[in-house]
Amino acid sequence: MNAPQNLPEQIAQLLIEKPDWVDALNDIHAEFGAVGVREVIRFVQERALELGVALNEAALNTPYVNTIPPLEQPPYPGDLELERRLENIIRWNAMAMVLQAADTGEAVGGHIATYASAATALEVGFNHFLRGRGPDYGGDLVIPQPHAAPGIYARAFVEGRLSEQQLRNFRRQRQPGGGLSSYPHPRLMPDFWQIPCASMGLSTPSAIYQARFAKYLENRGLKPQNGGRVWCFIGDGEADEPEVLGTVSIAARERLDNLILVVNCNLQRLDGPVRGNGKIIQELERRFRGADWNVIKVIWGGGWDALLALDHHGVLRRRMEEAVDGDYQYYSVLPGDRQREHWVEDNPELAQMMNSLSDDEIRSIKRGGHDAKKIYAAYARALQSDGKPTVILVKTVKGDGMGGAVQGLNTVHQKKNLKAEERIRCGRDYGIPLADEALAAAAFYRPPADSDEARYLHARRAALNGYLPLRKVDCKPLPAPPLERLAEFTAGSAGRPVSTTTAAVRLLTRLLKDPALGPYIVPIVPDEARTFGMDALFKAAGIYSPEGQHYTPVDAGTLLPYKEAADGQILQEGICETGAMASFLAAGTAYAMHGVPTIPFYFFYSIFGFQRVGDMIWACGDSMCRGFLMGGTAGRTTLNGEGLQHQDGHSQLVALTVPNLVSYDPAFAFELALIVRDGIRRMYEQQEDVFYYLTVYNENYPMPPMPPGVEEGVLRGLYCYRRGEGAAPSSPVINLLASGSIMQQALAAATLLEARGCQVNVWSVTSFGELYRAARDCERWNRLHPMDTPRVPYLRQVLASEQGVFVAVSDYMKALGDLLTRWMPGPFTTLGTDGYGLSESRPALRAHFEIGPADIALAALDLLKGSGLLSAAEVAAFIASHGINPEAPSPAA
Ligand SMILES: Cc1ncc(C[n+]2csc(CCOP(=O)(O)OP(=O)(O)O)c2C)c(N)n1
Ligand SMILES: [Mg+2]
Repeated sequence: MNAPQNLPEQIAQLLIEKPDWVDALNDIHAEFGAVGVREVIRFVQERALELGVALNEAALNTPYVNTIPPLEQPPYPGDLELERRLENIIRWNAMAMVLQAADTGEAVGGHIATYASAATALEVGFNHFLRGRGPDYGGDLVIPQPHAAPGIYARAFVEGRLSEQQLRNFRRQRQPGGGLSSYPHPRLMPDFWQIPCASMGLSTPSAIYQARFAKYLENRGLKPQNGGRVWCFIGDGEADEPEVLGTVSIAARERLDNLILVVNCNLQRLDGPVRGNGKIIQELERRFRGADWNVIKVIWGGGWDALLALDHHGVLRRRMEEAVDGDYQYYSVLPGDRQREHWVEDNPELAQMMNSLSDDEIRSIKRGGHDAKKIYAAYARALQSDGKPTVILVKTVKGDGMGGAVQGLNTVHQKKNLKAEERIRCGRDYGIPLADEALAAAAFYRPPADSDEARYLHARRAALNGYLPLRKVDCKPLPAPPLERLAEFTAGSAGRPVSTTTAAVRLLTRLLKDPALGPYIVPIVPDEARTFGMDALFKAAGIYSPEGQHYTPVDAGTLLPYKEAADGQILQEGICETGAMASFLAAGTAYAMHGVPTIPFYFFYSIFGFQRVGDMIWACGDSMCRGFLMGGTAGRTTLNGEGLQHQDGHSQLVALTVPNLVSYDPAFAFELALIVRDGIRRMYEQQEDVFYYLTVYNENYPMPPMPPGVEEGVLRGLYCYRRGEGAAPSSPVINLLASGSIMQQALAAATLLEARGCQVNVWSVTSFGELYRAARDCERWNRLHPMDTPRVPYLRQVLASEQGVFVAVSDYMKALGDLLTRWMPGPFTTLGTDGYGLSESRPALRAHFEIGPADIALAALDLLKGSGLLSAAEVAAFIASHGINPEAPSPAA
């Protein structure tokens, strides 16, 4: 019996010699078309399954050749020679930026190899496909690979959009004349970059949900139906990030034919091959086909066309199929004769075919990703896609053009410097008309304005609505609602117990009905609407579904049916926090992308926010995204029963790490209403680049009416909610500072302490973080202005004349309260929920974390003891009388 590896060849031979099957298939096709062929395949597949043969690869993979055969390739509309020269100039400048950065000796880094592999795919895009926003066109969103940024900058330099000085200061943004950020960061270059993507894997969900949100806006009539595509370029190594393949299904489900994902398959990542023993292109093809995407492979350059046309027996194809990526990477560094040896591998038929080429020709045959015509054909096909997203898998060589000593090697990703001879050789290869010394110094080169290259480049971009990438904000401001319109929140709940979550949902409902703001509100929810009581919105606002609702919902007859609609307003994301965050990002940046000021409210389990998708929240900050992140079921002890992986006692602390995120932990409905109203004012009226995080709880208690004069305090983070009265003038003074639902515990503690003759003031801390930031800011200003009257932090101003001791408590870690330590006017301690949660009732949880009324009172009494106002014995008696176990293990461990 033959060795198994020869079997496929024998079978192929058999099919060729006895072509009845093929004939039969051709007949079926002639008579019944594609439907007929599909039926036959289905029939054969079923039979194969009956025989127990798995067909995964066979069913989902096409051969390892270009999807578009040469005969279907459209004519190339551009001047290939001019485009090649331009591409080389851009390649040179991209490389020169990194080399000059290296020459400064500042070790600021940079990458050459990624762009070198991606240059042709990007250039074909810039010359023929990537369209700016125009009167009749919504505009394309272009998201390049982050490490290809030098190439994007180099193009903008050649276009005259960036100065030589800026290029010289690549990765040194504080230098005179300005510099350039390492990677795409809208925050650092707000007129240029649109989407941050330096954290691998995040650009794919960003792209998918931007494409989806553009359709959402069109379906809801908020954006004209004038198209605009999202072009996202990622690396093949990057495709291993779970966010990439984890979010592709929705793109097909929602028929995002406005989305084109280009995967630069240079077969390498940072350390080495992406799939040495396999084929990343075939693997990705299976995954994307399985997810119902339109898949276009661009594997071989035109140099292979003639050989493939001669391959009547499929010998070459078979060899292409057999070689793994590790082999292909090896070929990319071999000279022609050695490549030939590897290809042929003692196969006489293959040897004969390859004999038609010289060694030099073999060496210079390009992969598809370096052939503009092949790329053009793929992009043109992608534009025709109707109802499906497209992925284009482009095979390239990493570091292409950097020279034999570097390209294709495992070390190429990190190559940031070249010797003088290598620089000169590269410059000459690229046809850069500079002297050797200039090339050795990696001098920049911009073709003169009247050169053919410059004229061509500008004409192409003019035909495509201008230069890209470009971030241009042109959006009307929205007015914040007047306070009177929020009267139901400032009036209190008349004794009815409600939670801040319920208040937040009611506020959202009210905003949805607001004539000026309503259409712009975008409620976003993962599969948790019922948890937050948002199901009432289903019927009123509808759940966005581009297809509408083709079924009768099981709850059709009820008051709150599950209603899907093409113009639905709610984004129901299912169990996909990454997707929901990407939706938030898309809705919160629509002001910049589309000039539409949508206001997202994303409600989620607070622990599944920062902890789960913190990097995306960071990207929101970078994107200058606006909107409200609503951390529901907040608090380590307020979310009872659920336990360790649900109870959040730290998100408020993590929120502080995002510089332009304003976070609040409100205790009452009126606080919430004031904060949201002010958020709308700051973000949508004043156009401030901040966004909001609010924690809301599910504990019901009566919501008080808004006390007079507290507005400023609520927004700045602290006000006196209830001043202790009635105690004797000599009685000890205690100040309790509380936030969120733990305010109720503080109020109960106040009662306990008052019963002991203390005077207790209760302060509501709506934001520990904002108080801390403002105080820090004052401190810095004072340090820098020693001759001026020092500024007094708001916290100090408010507490300046307060007497006594101070205890801060929240349902978050003690460190949150500790943030205020430096500015407190008297003895101060903090309580909080350090440690893992556990499954228990609220009172038991609060006892466990030592933030219940007795624990708060004890902390205050302990401070009084420290001030000499209470004896140790009195404190011990309190501990004993309140059943506090001094030997209980610390919950923080
Ligand atoms: C989340 C994340 N992890 C790791 C990195 C570091 N990193 C930057 S580029 C790179 C390799 C990229 O390989 P690939 O996606 O194949 O792109 P190529 O440069 O080969 O085109 C790595 C690991 C990062 N930027 N982000
Ligand atoms: Mg790669």
